[in-house]
Amino acid sequence: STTTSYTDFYQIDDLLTEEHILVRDAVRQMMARDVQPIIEEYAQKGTFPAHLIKNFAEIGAFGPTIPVEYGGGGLDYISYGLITQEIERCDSGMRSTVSVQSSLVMWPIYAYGSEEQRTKYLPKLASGEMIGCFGLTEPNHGSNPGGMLTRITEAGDHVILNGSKMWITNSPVADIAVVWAKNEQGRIQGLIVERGMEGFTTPEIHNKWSLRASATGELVFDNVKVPKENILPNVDGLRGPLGCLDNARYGIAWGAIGAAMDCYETARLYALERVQFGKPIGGFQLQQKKLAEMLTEITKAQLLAWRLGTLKNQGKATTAQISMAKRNNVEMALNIARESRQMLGGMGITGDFPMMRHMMNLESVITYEGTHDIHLLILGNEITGIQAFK
Ligand code: TGC
Ligand code: FAD
Repeated sequence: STTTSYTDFYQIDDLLTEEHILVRDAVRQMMARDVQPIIEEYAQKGTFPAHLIKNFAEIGAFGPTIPVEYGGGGLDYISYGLITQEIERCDSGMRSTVSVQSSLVMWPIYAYGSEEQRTKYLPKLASGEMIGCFGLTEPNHGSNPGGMLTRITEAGDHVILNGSKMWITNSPVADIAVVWAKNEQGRIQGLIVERGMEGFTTPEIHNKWSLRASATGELVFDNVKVPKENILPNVDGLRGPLGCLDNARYGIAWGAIGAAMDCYETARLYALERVQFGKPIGGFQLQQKKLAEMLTEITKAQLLAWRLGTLKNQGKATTAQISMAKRNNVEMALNIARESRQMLGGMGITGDFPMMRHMMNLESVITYEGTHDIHLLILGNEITGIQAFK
C-alpha cells in the first residue's frame, strides 16, 4: 500500500479528467504521508486521531461537492468518489468521518437549510473548525427509521427535543448534530443541535472491534430547547434523511474499492516475496486464482462506481442504482479482505499488515448506511414493484 501501487487494470484513469487525477493524487499523497504511518496505532488504541481533521480540511475532503461560495470544493461527484476511495484505502473509519461531515451534515444544511444556516455553518464545517454528526438511528429503530421515537414539541420561538440516537459516527467529537425527529403532526423534521445546549449529551460507545479509529456514540436529548431558527426549513418526511443517505451511500461505493485495492496490493506483493516449497507462493495456481478473482472484482466495482458517478453528475442516479453499487462494492471488499488475509498466513492476522483492520472495519460498512439485506430489498422493490420490508 504505497503511492506507487495502484490498481487500474482497465485503464479507468483514461475516463478521468485532469482535475479528477489532481484531486485524487493530492488525497493519496496526504494519506500516505500523514495517516498511513499512524493509523494502525490509533486503531489498536481505539482512539480517534482528531489532529487529522485539519489535514482533511486542507485537501478539501469536507464538502467537496458543496459550492465554493459556502467554503466547499465545487467539485463533481467523481471527484468526491475518488476522495472517499483514497481515504478508505487507508481506513474505513477515516472515510466515515469524511462521509458524515460531507454527505450527512454539510449536504443537508446546503440542500434543506436556510441561507442563514448555510452561511453560519458550511464554511466552518468545510474548514474543519466545526465537526458534525448525523442522528437518524435509534436504539429500537435502525433499518426502520420511520418508526423513530425522538420528538419535538412546540414552545414559542423554540421546540423541545426529547429522545435518543444510537451508533452515531463522530458524536463524541461533534460540535453540531443534524438530528431527525418527529413533530406533533408526526412528520419528520431535521434540526441542527449544538454542543452546549442544555440537556444534550453525547456518550461514547466503547469496545468496538470495528472502526476503532472512528469515534462512535449516542446522542441523548433531555428536554433540549432548540431555537426554531435551527430547524431545516426546506424538507419534511423520511425523504429528508433518505436524500442524505443517497449521497453517503454513493461515497461508500467508491470508498470500499479503496479498502479492496489496499488488501489486493498487499497480498500481491507478499505473494511475490513469500517463498514456500522452494518458490514464491504467487507461483501456485491457488494463489493466482485468488489474485485474478480479486482484480476482476475490483475492476467491475470500479466501472460500476464510475458509471454511477457520471449518472450522479447528471442528476440521474436513482436510490436503487446507488443501493446496487453500495451493496456490491462493500461485499466485494469484505470478500477480498478475507481472501487476502489468508494469503498472508499467520502474518495476516497481525497489525503489521492492514487486512485484519480493513476486514473488521468493513463489517460496520456492510451494516451502516442500510444493511446488506436492506439494499437487496430496495433492489427487490425496484425490480418487482412489491415492497418486502414490511
Ligand atoms: P418508504 O415508504 O419507502 O419512503 C418513505 C418516504 O421517503 C421517501 N424516500 C426517499 N426520498 C429521497 N431519497 C430516497 N432515497 C428515498 N427513499 C424513500 C419516499 O418517497 C417517502 O416520502 P414521503 O414524503 O411520502 O414520506 O420508507 P420505508 O419506511 O418503507 O423505508 C424504506 C427503507 C427501509 C428503504 C429505508 O427506511 C431505509 O433505507 N432504511 C435503512 C436505514 C439506513 O440506511 N440508515 C442509515 C443511518 S445513517 C448511517 O448509517 C451513517 S454511517 C455513516 C458513516 O460513518 O459513514
Ligand atoms: P436492525 O435494523 O435491527 O437489523 C438487524 C438485522 O435484521 C440486520 O441483519 C438487518 O438486515 C435485518 N433486517 C432488518 N429489517 C429487515 C427486513 N425488513 N427484512 C429482512 N431483514 C431485516 N446511524 C446514524 O444515524 N448515524 C451514524 O452516523 C451512524 N454511524 C454508524 C456507525 C457504526 C460503526 C455503526 C455500526 C452503525 C452506524 N449507524 C449510524 C447505524 C446504522 O445505520 C444501523 O446500525 C443500521 O441501519 C442497521 O440498524 P440496526 O443496527 O438497528 O439493525
